[in-house]
Amino acid sequence: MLKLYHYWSSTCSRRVRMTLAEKQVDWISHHVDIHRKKEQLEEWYKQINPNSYVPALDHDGKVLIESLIIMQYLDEVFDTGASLVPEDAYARGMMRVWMDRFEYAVHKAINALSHSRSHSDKFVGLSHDELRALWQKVGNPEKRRILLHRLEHGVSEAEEANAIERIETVLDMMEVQLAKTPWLCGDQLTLADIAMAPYPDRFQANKLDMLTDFSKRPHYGNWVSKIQALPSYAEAYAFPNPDSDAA
Ligand SMILES: N[C@@H](CCC(=O)N[C@@H](CS)C(=O)NCC(=O)O)C(=O)O
Repeated sequence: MLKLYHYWSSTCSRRVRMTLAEKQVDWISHHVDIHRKKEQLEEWYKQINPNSYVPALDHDGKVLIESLIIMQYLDEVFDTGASLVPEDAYARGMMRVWMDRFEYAVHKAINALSHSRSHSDKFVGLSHDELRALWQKVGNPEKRRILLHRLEHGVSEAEEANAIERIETVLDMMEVQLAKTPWLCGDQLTLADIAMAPYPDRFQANKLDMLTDFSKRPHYGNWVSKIQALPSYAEAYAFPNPDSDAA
């Protein structure tokens, strides 16, 4: 039994759903409402993921967290579908370097940028004190500190500028690589490509024009079109919002 704890529009959940689609394995969905109900902060979920994040995977009672680790696990455990990890040891190392960049530069940066854009409406109706009490329940101490700091001070212009610069640096690196190879690690789609796949759409949703202007990075632009045309991408995005009234 393969059960995924996930949220319909989360980038980290989409990466994993895309990997599951590439591997062509069946899975059971447990949707965790991280938006309205804040189920990630409930005790039962913190038993599954002490960081209060989605996604988490339960494979026959064994729980795994961290989307990029879940993706590597799925590729190792299932020999169905496409092989998503390069045979060559150096290419495999580079795949992990890209994944690291997407996690520590792109994901962290977009999180700061989304906070003052698309996420700002999610707190409507909650008082400052109610929010503070909620954020004190966040399992991951770093994330807890960030959220409490943002509650008091918002996201500064300097922090936003820094976030954009960090993402642009990674997009520039992608442009150089994608001028040489069709996918980030060569001729084959790998977990590195999938790890980045949901972010171009997120840049667009947040109206980050400097990140969506492909004339500056044409090879990256081609890669975006190519990855967004994959059936596995469509499948990852097809998971519906169970709370269709939600903002
Ligand atoms: N490093 C973690 C990051 C997971 C993460 O940031 N998840 C977000 C959704 S993409 C989340 O659960 N956020 C909960 C919240 O904002 O309170 C992973 O890759 O799984």
